[in-house]
This record gives sequence, structure tokens and C-alpha cells, in this order.
Amino acid sequence: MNIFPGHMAKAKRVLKENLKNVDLVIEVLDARIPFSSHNKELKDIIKEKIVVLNKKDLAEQKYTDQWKNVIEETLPCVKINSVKKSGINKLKKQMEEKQEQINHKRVEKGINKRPVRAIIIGIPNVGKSALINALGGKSSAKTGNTPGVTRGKQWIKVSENIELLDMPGILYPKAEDEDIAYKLVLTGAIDLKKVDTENAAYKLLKYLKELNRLDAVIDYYGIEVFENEHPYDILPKIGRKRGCLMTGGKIDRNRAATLLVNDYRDGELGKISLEKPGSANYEF
Ligand SMILES: Nc1nc2c(ncn2[C@@H]2O[C@H](COP(=O)(O)OP(=O)(O)OP(=O)(O)O)[C@@H](O)[C@H]2O)c(=O)[nH]1
Ligand SMILES: [Mg+2]
Repeated sequence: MNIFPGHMAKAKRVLKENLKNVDLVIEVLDARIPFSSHNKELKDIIKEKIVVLNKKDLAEQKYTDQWKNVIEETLPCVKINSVKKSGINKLKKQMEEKQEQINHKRVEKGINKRPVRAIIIGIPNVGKSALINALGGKSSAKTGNTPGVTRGKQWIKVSENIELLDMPGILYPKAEDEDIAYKLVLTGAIDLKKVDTENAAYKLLKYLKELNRLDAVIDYYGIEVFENEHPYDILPKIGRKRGCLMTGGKIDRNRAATLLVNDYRDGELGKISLEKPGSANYEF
């Protein structure tokens, strides 16, 4: 799926340029899809990294904890809700620890200590600006619920020891795998308009079924779903309940699909992760 034509190469070039000036990378992942929101391409150009599992309030805690354990086998990892600023102090502590390690190496090399320069990276809409605001207090990084809001570049002082770069470059995920692409659509990194809305809704229902979380849909919309009922047959039930009708009384599947996807995105269906760690050897 070619979702970001042209953007990807430029974003990577800008990021590579910015990385030359920083000591520490904070990669923000969506706690609902830690695997699919991670960018595997940059591993070789990133030196020091801390992983943030953001939007923890929208994810299932047990899975977020499992992902955190997996990630912590190789990297520091912090669970965060950037809007409520929860987990921020833990992240600051991790950054200070990194700062000490980095400065220790500098001193060994006979170079003066200095504040650590950090950069926040992540896919569109994952909460990079919200996190910068949470870290920087009354800073001016803009947030918004549409992908690609951040334009200008600025440095923000987090503490005496940490400076943070807000960068315009975003990590455009390679969404060549269909499931990754749909998960990015469902969690808001990719615009719903880029894909077939109904297919996105069917995918969501399929994932929920696989994760044994169809209960959330059943409860929220007050519908009945039979054992092994196909997503194609579940969607009209939501449409009927919510009055998504076309002239003549036929169910408007497209409207029902949009409703369902947006309700999931907004957390209306509850805390639902779309990925739990399996037996694979994950690299973050
Ligand atoms: N529930 C919840 N929402 C969050 C969290 N962090 C960010 N958001 C919301 O997610 C949306 C995107 O946040 P931004 O901070 O603008 O994301 P961004 O990564 O800077 O997006 P771009 O600059 O467009 O790439 C906004 O509506 C935020 O309020 C979080 O931890 N929990
Ligand atoms: Mg932003």
C-alpha cells in the first residue's frame, strides 16, 4: 500500500540530518500497536534510545506491560499518557540516567560535560507534540488531531541537563504489509480516507474477534453477535442501532464503518490493544 508517496525519503533525509545534532532519541510508539508503530529502518543510525509507549490510556494494561517487558530486554521503556502527563517523571528520570551515561563517556574521552540533546521521533499522530508539551511544561509545540500538524523546528529546555528538539520530520511507516497499514489507519496514523472505510471496519472487527474483544462492540452498541458471525454481517447491526440509513431504509455501511472506526480511535469502545506480543524475536 503506497500511503505516503514522496514523503518518506524526504522525512528520512531530514531526520538523518537532525540526528547528527542529538545524543538521545525518544521513539514514541502507540501502546495499542507497539510492533506496527515502530520504524525498523533507523536502527543503524540511532545511537542511544528510549522507547515510549504512548496513549497507554487507550491500550489494555496487561498487554502494554507485556510489551514493556519485551522492549526492556534491550532498551529503557516508559508507559505514558501524554495528555494526562502520566509517566512523564519516569521518562525524565530515564533521560537523566542516559544523560549521565553519555556524559560519563564524554569525560572519559576528555570532552566537557554538556546537556543532553534529545529528539522525539514517531509516526504521524502518535503524540509527539503532546509529549513535548508534557516534558517542556509551558512550551509551544502545537498538537492537533490531524496528522502532520508540526511544521517548524525548535529547541525546548526540559531541565538543566536536557534539551529537546521538536522536529517537523515524521517517521512514515512502511505500510507494505496490509495488517500494519490497517492498524495504522485504525489508530489514527494514516487517514481513514486513504483506505476503503468498510474494509477498515471489517479489519477492526476481525482483530477484535481474534483478541476476544468483540464484547466491547456488543456492549457499546447494544447489539447481538453470534458465534463466528462474519464482520460483514456485524457492521449493519451497528448501522441499524445508530440510525445509519440511506433513503429507502437500506443500511449505510459506509457511515456505520466510519462511526465504528472513529469510536475505536477515540477510545469510546474502551481500552483495546490491537497487538499483543507473540513468540517472535522483536527488535526495537
Ligand atoms: N488518549 C490519548 N491521546 C493522546 C495521547 N497523546 C496524544 N494524544 C492525542 O493524539 C492526537 C495527536 O497528538 P499530537 O501530539 O498532535 O501527535 P503528533 O505525533 O505530534 O502528530 P503529528 O505532528 O501530526 O505527526 C491529539 O489529539 C492528542 O490529544 C495520550 O497519551 N492519550
Ligand atoms: Mg506534532
